[in-house]
This record gives sequence, C-alpha cells and structure tokens, in this order.
Amino acid sequence: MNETHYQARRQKLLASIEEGVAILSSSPLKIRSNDTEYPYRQNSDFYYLTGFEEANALLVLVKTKEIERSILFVEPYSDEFALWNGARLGVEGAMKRFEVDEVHSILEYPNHIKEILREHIALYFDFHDDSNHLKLAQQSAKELRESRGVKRYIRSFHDVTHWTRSMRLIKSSEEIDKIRYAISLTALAHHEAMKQCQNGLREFELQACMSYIFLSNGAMNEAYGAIVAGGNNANTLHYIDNRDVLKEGDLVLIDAACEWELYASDITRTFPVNGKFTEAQRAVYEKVLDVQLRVIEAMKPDVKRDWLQSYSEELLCQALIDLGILNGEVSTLLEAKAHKKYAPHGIGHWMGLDVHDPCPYVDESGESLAFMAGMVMTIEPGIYIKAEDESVPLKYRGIGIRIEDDILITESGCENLSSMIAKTIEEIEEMCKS
Ligand SMILES: [Mn+2]
Repeated sequence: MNETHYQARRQKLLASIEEGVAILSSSPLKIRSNDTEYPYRQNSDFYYLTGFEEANALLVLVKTKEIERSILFVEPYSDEFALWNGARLGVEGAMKRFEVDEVHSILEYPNHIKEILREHIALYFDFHDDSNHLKLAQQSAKELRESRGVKRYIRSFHDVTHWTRSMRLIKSSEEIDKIRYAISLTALAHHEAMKQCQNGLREFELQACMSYIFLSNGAMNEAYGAIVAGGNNANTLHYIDNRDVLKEGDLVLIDAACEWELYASDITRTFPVNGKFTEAQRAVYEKVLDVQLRVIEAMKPDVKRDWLQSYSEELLCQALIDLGILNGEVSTLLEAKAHKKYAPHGIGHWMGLDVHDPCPYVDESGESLAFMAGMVMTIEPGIYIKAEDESVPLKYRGIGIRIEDDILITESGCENLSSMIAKTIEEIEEMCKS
C-alpha cells in the first residue's frame, strides 16, 4: 500500500467529520517484565490512517471551513537510540515518506497542541486512549476555555473510532490481498499440523510446527493466541494452555492463524489425532460442516448479519436434534436457548487489521448492518459436548468441533478466502495420511 492510500483515508475521514480537531495515538509500548517489552504492535486505527509503525507518535487532523491539515508528531531521530534499537524515521524521514502537511518532533507537541486547539469547537479522539498526549490536549482545551478573549473553544467530544471503524468495514483490494496472503501461510500451517499430528505428541508441538511455518515465511506475528486443544480441551472455548498430550481416538481443534503486514487471518480446523474419524466424531463433524456451508451459501450483499446469526442458530439447533443431543421442536428449543449449551458463541465476526475487527455491527439507526461487497467476516459454527455431560449419549461426550473460514462479500455473493484448506472428512483424512 503506498502513501496515497493513507492520504485518501485521512481525506475521507476529514470529509465525514464536522469542524474540529482529531487526535489519534499510536499504541504505547508495553512492559512484559522489568525492562523487557512485548513485541510492538501498532494501534490499528492509527495505522489505518498513517501506515506508520513506530511508537510514541500522534496524528492530528485539523478541519475548519477553509482548511484541512494532517499533522504527524514522531519521535526524533537519535544516534543513541539507533545504536541500541535501530534508526527511527525521525522528523525529516517522516516528512519525506508520509504525505502529511506537517511533521514535528513529539517533544514539541506540548508547545503545539494549545495553538492547534485554539478557535476549534470539537475534539475527536479514541475514548479508550489514555495516553498523556491526549490528557494534555484535554487540559489545553480546558485552559483555552478559561482564557480571556477566547470566543470559540472546544465544547464537544466525539469518538473518532466511530468514523475510522466504519471506514474499515469495506476492505480495498490491497487490504484483501494482504488477508489472502496471511491465509495462504495459515493454510500451509494447518496442513502441516494435520501431517505431523500423531498420538502422544504434546499440543504445543503442533503449535510449534505451525509457528515455524509462519516465522520462516516472514509472518512475524500470529493474529491471536493459538488454540491447540486435544479431546475435551476443545470444550474450553479460549483454551490456550496447549500443554496436554494428544491421545489416540481424540480429535484436536486448532484455531490458529498469522498476521501479514498487520492484516489478520482466523482459521479453525478440527481433525482426528490418529487421522481417522470415529463414527460419532464423523456424525457431529458432518453436522457442523453442513451448517457452515449453508451459512456461507447465504452470504451476499443486503443480507443482514442479525439474520445470519438467527439462521445459523436454527441450523445448529436442528443439527443437535438430529444427533439426539436435544429433544423437541426447533422453535421451542430456540426460544428456551437450549442450543446455547452446546453452541454458545456467535457465528462470526468482522476481520481485518484486527482479528476481531471492531467495526460496527449496526447502522446509524441501530439496525443490523446489511452486507456489502468488500466486507470480511469469519464463519465459525461449533458444537461442544463436555466429557462430564451425562445428559448426552456417551459416544458424543468430550467432542468439541469448530470449523472456521474467512469470507469476503462480493458484488454477486461471497468468496471463501480460505477454501484451499482441507475441510471435508475426505480431504482431512487424506491430508493426515500424507
Ligand atoms: Mn474467529
């Protein structure tokens, strides 16, 4: 993605807000322990508007009736920092690279911010931003309001992420390419896990063979903490211990995927540890797969996400009846939320710069959003039957299955971006054999 993409996004944001000043911060560095830090990950909204990956930076957008300006504040270049950590872009480097109107050192921000805010009536910021930079802006706004002779001052606050995240809903072809690339590496990793899997391995050994594929292909980060859950561990939805032994006759559920240039993928596959589904596993697997395929089939522009959710719950409820896990009428069971015991989570979520992209699910009037071409949503039905659940036929106890793909809405319907990953029983058993 080149600089004009980010510039176009800033212009679009400026065009959609009223007069005022918008402040967006980079992510802070986070201490892991003592003086070591977690690997740095830029704030997605900030990155979306700048493409800038360094910490301790700010984007300030200014809009009046006459002018629109983008101002970037960055850490200055320092020889000392370059010696220990590598060179920062610095003010001159950032001015050359980014198509913003001004770049200043972050050290000068306190001097600039009061001037920038003068005569403005609205401040746009991320309500979750608890940086000192933002606190200073709010303090400056307060001081301006109390100064003599100031006629126009900040009198309203707006959540800037309302606009950035609405923009992030529709992915450009460049963004989709990055998602596709992340998925292509994730596909390799899932296939490798299927090939390597055998009785007696530890869950983390499968995780390690996937991480090796990500890293050795240059995907420096995973999009979220990997779940490698053998047998009944799959019934803990966010199981991340990944330390148990994989046992003969069990399934293993793997929900793991990498990030490529900050764009996520999010894939789950469930397969037999020994490469061969038992009859009971096959029965549940086929039901979950059937639900997933039917839900994907229904995705196209103008379909509402809420409808898709209810539709998937109906299908899952019917599947649970067919398996003999629930008894009764679909409508009565749905009303009583009986299916939630075995299918507790939603059918899917937006995906993009964040694995759970925080884009809106409702429109301005509070109605469920209708799909539009360029949106990306995961579809991940699951059925989870705890080992100790005596209300369920014995053969099903301890089975937990989720199947998750990443779906792009297109003009005419949808495209499963992860359709190359083994998913049918035949494909999985074949992959496990190789
Ligand atoms: Mn997911």
